[in-house]
Amino acid sequence: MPLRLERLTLHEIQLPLREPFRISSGIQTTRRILLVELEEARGAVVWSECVASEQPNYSPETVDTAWLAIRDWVAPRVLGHTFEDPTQVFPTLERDFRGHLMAKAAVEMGMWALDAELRQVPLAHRLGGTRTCIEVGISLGIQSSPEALVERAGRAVLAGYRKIKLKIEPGADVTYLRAVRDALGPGAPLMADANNAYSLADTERLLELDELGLMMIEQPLAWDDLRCHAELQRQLRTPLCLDESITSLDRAKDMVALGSGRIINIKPGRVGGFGPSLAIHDFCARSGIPVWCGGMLESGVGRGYNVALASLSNFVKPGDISPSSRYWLEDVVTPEWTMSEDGLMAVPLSQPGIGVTVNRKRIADLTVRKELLVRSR
Ligand code: OSB
Ligand code: MG
Repeated sequence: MPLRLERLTLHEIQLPLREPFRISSGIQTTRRILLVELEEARGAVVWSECVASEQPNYSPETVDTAWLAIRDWVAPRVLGHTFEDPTQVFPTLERDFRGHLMAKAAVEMGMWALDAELRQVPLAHRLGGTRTCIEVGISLGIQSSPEALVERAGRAVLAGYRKIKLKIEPGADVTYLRAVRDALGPGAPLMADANNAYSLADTERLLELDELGLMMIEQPLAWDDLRCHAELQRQLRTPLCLDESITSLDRAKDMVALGSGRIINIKPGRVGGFGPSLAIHDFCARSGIPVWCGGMLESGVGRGYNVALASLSNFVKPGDISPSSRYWLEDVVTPEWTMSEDGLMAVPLSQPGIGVTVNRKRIADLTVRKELLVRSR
């Protein structure tokens, strides 16, 4: 079914988090979120989300660089062009155009949602997803003390979360995680995420974490490293999971070839969209590498895309896809994303597209900047 994008509108909203989210490389209190409204030639409209943060502390991209990249380089390659299939969008955006993967992904994923709308199928089915619900995890920011972390993690277990990810950094690691393990017992599904806070010089400390029965340790070393992770993985029993370092199918293949990790956190925004996400998912399935869907503190819009992706068969571990109320007092979609008492989230399969309705009034109230993009002639 041919797809032709007629108009793109960029909207920046500011959405306060219920509590500050601190990771080793920075803190976020209010999310600045870039939403993209895409209108197809036949009038179908969908919304997508760019996952870039305000600061370049996770990847080089930011809300402002993504705005520029979409306006000046992504939109002109897509607006007014006819695509036979959404799989053609990513190759079009990659040709002689380096980087800016989150900017590319926001539009590429929107094109998949438009295609699902036009075909009147749920986005999950358009991607080949088979699950009717997904397992839910929570990612807890660095807390002020081990006691505070034990309290937060304990509440998460009681709420039903199936994976508890604890952010760590030097000084808030071994004692914090040991306190949580001691309080919650050997069966609690705990993992750690360091967001690049360590180097191989910290191997001894990381070997202490190896004793805590963690499901995995996510991205302990540099954001673009594969070699040192391989050296570290050889010394640990706990599987390493890579996040920041996996920016493409090629990097996933390098991880497997080098032994840099045994699990991949797929964030579709980080790899340039659904095309590359599906390729990484399929490669990992063939290679015996489990994957799960990460998060970037998305609003309900971006969450819809993550839920659809996580419905694919090799997403075998709970994702960082928590319910709306974990992040916001009020989300920007209806219905909000919810979790059952046993830690499951339903994949919306009873309506086409991402399965939730964007609350335009609420978005208008939160908007601080807006720009309409049409084909230049
Ligand atoms: O490393 O996974 C990460 C949020 C911002 C930047 C990086 C990360 C995260 C999270 C949040 O862990 C997960 C979520 O969206 O709940
Ligand atoms: Mg991470």
